[in-house]
Amino acid sequence: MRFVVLKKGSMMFFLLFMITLSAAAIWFFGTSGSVPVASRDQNQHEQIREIHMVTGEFSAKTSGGKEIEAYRWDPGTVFVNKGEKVRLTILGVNGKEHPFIIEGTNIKGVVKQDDETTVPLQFDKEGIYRFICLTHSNKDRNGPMIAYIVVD
Ligand SMILES: [Cu+2]
Repeated sequence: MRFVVLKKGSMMFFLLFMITLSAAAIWFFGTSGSVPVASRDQNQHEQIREIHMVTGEFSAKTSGGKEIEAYRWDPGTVFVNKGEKVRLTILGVNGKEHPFIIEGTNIKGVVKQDDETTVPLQFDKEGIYRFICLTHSNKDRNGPMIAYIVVD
C-alpha cells in the first residue's frame, strides 16, 4: 500500500489554497444571493402599473317628473395581483367631491371634480376590497358608489 506523503511546505500551501477557495466561495454565494434581490426591487420600482378610474353619475327624470341620480366609480371592478405595485389614478368628472376609504386598509382620500387623485396600492393579502365613497355609500345616498378591488 502506498501513502502520499506531503512535505510540511506543500501542506501549508494546500491549507492556504483551501482557505482562499472557501473565502472566495463565501464571497461569491454571499453576494450572488443579494444581487437578485436588489435587481428585483428595481424591477418592481419600474413596473408600477397604472389603473385609471373616473367618477360618474347616472341621472334621469322619470315620467312623473321626479329627478333621480346615482354616483359610481368607473370601472366598478379592478383586478390586481397579490404584491403587485399599482398606481390607481381617479379623475373626478361628476360630483363635487367624493371622500373615500378602502375597507380593510388605512387608505383614505378625496376625489374632487376636475382633479386627479393618485392612490398607490400594494396588497399583501388576497381578497375583495371595497372602495367606498363615504358620501354615496348606499342606495339611499345616491349610491352605492362602491368599486371592488379584487386581489389574487
Ligand atoms: Cu361619491
